[in-house]
Amino acid sequence: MRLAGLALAFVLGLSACQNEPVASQEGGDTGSALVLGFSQLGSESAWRTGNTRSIQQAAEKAGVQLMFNNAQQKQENQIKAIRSYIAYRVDVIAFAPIVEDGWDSVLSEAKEAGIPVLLCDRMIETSHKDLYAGFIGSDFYQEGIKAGHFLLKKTNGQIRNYRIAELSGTAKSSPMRGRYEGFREAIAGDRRFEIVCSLSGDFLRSKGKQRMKQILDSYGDIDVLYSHNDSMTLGAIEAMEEAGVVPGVDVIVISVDGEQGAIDALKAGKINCVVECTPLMGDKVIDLAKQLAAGESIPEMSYNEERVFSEYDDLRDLAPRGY
Ligand code: GYE
Repeated sequence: MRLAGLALAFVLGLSACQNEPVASQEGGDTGSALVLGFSQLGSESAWRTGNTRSIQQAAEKAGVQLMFNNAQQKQENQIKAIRSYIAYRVDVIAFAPIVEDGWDSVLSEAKEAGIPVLLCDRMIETSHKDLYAGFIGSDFYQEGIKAGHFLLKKTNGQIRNYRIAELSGTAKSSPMRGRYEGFREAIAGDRRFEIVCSLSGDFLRSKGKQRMKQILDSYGDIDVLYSHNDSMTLGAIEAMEEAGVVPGVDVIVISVDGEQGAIDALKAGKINCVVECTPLMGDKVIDLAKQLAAGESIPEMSYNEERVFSEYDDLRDLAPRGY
């Protein structure tokens, strides 16, 4: 049955290297390993590659047979991968949805096939909540709030205005929306702050650099950079340094994720605050998948616990980040 399904997956256009099972056979009590189909949205950032590694390692450790596909930043590739998992009759489907909208029909197909779906990392927008079993990931709105709270603390007591530039993540994605809205909520009502531009860098380092150049060229003096992820921030820092602007001093830099490169930049004084968003959720994904495969219900929303790293913290003993 499964072999036939796998052949069908190839017919549907997913090559062996994209979609090969990476772990198997320790087996559960029944003697056959749980099969999990996971559609990863891409490999745009250190966060994302850390997330992929975490899920692959957790599957291997648990003896779960993982069918993994990297959608290279395209929703249509994610939909194809999910369809192949349905054809293969995996036990559970998990995926990190690149954008919020447009999932209803493929998820209805999974539901009809009786395969439970776990949303990982990013959320979807749907009026049919029964199309997925649950979500595991971060509270992006809270991350935006934390970023705003750092800015309030950093500028406390200063009677002057601040011109803020925002580098936003992938348009129509849930982290972009939550970080955008939470930040505005936190600083609302404080008239010292003006968000003078909000440009999308698509969570990419190269685009972060490009957008920052554009900001420095077209928006005059900027006092604050709020960037939706570390990759874009590290690109923006390069652009600032090339333009003779000192990041962390001339411009207050606030970022999200907590990858090693950003923590190093924080320690070097080039970033003032990094709001943590952890990609290391592999074990939780596997646990939830096991519960679903056993027919158990799971919480609708499970959030990772996360902290804030800033220039006010002593980070000398911080363990290596692992992403
Ligand atoms: O912040 C960013 C990545 O969806 C939370 O996607 C994730 C975001 C993360 O590309 O670095």
